[in-house]
Amino acid sequence: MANRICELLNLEYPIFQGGMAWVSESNLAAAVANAGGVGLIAAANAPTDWVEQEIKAAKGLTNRVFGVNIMLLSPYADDIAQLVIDEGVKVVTTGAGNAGKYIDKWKEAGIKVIPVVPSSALAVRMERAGADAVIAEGCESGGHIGELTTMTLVPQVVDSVNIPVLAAGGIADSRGVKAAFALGAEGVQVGTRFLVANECTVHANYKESVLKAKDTDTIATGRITGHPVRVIKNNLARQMQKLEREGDAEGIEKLGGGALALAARDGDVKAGSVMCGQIAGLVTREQSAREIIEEMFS
Ligand code: TUI
Repeated sequence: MANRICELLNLEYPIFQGGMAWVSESNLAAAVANAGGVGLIAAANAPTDWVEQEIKAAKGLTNRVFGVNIMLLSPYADDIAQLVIDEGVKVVTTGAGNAGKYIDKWKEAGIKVIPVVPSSALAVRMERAGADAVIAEGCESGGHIGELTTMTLVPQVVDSVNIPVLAAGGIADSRGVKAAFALGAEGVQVGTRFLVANECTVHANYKESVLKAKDTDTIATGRITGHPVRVIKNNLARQMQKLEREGDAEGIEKLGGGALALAARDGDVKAGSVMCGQIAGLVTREQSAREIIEEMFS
């Protein structure tokens, strides 16, 4: 394919793997990069040392384009913003906040900067601040989400900026890719389908939850905290809903702490937080990252 996203990063396919907290590490990122897309290491709330180690590991696994997703609510965000410069990372995506204060120094270092945005207003701000592209992520996505759907967000962002737009949220097969392009996107970001990639090292129970999930099996919890999160409905999600009805935002934050690691690392998919997108019902088998990408662009 030839379009602005492929040209920006010299890609075979305009596909980014989502920066999924506790999931997207060097093995998955390198597999996606080797298959012709952009692999991402999710810094999430991890300490800077862990991110450094994963960047170094990815360098040993691929010569192609991989990047780091920086979760801007992380207490380590400032340090990781510097680490990507020191390590010569080629592309940075950001989530869960406004990346504005970092963009100048990343651009000076030659890094391609691609923030995730939940609104056209933030897309315009990111373009003005010097972003190379934006990822318009709809609330079909897993994890921390905004208010708008992919169907409504993508065309409005496309019309608001001149830089290329990638679509995210609810995209897991070639129909989703075509729909994204029909809305004006020039690339896609995919999370949920890569959760079950052979190269994804998330706990097997987590993969099984995604493979078994039906279209209606996810819900957004925690709206009252200001950081709603889409997860598979399980014991934890039901407890969160109860706390939400009681208006107990503090209780939700407390219950959420460590819950993703419990599911992703330890495999407790009942008490842990199983973040995944609404498209999970379409994701029914484990495949290599290469097979996933080639099928999506066939
Ligand atoms: O960031 C994500 N997905 C995530 S982050 C995460 S870890 C986490 N867990 C619990 C609470 C919070 C984080 C799990 N999944 N996707 C990108 C994304 N960015 N979704 C929504 C946003 C966003 C929201 C507000 C981006 C910018 C923003 O701007 C606010 C502002 O300051 O203008």
